[in-house]
Amino acid sequence: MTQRDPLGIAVIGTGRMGADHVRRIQQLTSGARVTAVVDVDAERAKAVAALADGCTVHTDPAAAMASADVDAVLVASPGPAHEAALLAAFAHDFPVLCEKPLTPDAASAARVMEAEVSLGRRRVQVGFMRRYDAEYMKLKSPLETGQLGRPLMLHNRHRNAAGPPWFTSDMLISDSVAHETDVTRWLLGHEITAVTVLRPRPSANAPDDLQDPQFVVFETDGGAIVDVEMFVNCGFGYQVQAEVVCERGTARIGDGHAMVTHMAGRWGGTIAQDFTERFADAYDREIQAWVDATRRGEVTGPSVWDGYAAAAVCEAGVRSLEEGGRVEVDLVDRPALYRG
Ligand code: NAD
Ligand code: ISE
Repeated sequence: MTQRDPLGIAVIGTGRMGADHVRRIQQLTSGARVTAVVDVDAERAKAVAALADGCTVHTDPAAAMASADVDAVLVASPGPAHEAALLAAFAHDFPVLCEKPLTPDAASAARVMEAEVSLGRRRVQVGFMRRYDAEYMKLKSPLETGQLGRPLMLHNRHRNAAGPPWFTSDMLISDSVAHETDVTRWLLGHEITAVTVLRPRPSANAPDDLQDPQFVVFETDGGAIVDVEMFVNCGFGYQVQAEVVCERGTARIGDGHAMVTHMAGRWGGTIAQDFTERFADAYDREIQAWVDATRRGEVTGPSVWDGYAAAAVCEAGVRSLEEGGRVEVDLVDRPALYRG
């Protein structure tokens, strides 16, 4: 399908990520503009609409999708609202960029997958933006060529300066470790078969009753063991690191040494304070790739299958957190639409 030029995008959810994506599309992305914004909070939507000349403001996604100048949808509402927005977009046959998580649990993700399969073609790119990050792309390269040998272990650290006040212990898995489930599957090319979540002593800097940090272990069908330190109130900054250990060597990213200063008998650098800073280039590439593919009539990038698999792994992780012990991941058979 040939799309109009520029592509008209409806952005659903104008909070932190939605507002950042509206700014990005208007200022940095070629071939697209924001033609509608939607938020249940009308004032917030109105404020963000000011970034996009002529864009309409809605509190109901259905009204935005009915607008004549909308060709595609970017979903940036909270995870529990994604299923309804995706099903509405499917009814209009719109291409969609859906922020992670696809949905917060495996059953709702499976419903979205069944709906896309019944359309007979992919419509959704899921917002696992680390696949578009320069450092992660570099880390994947020796794994693809096989130059380091087979991957045996992957160590991840995922630290946020401070979590939002409404963050719950299960969200450390379903909202945050969701990224490492995708990174693991994408880097190693393995499915995750079991999850164990360990509970270190909670930090005194975390809100009461929040299990923060958490230590998560994945087992994969390729025999690798993967660990994730997830710490959302680490206090000092936003830090994402990964080290893959292979048969013939290791590769590591995320040390953040873009620039080092030496002064007054000390050396050092700065640490990003949040994801919009650390992953700015990745979001830019992700959105441009989505717009370019959409204009070619294609859908590329992380699929609904990837979103479903991540949701199933996270659901097992949340069970392990709540009940203790190792929990196996239960995946349905991968539909033909997502094979090859
Ligand atoms: P946020 O709370 O800042 O913003 C969400 C917005 O959606 C709010 O303005 C809220 O009023 C609105 N909203 C709620 N229900 C809605 C509905 N049914 N229809 C329309 N609008 C609705 O949250 P955020 O941090 O911007 O997160 C949004 C999404 O982006 C989540 O899925 C989150 O996981 C994802 N996210 C991704 C990254 C990343 O690194 N890729 C980073 C942060 C957030
Ligand atoms: C947030 O939703 C994100 O996706 C960020 O990338 C992650 O670092 C953070 O922990 C999540 O809450």
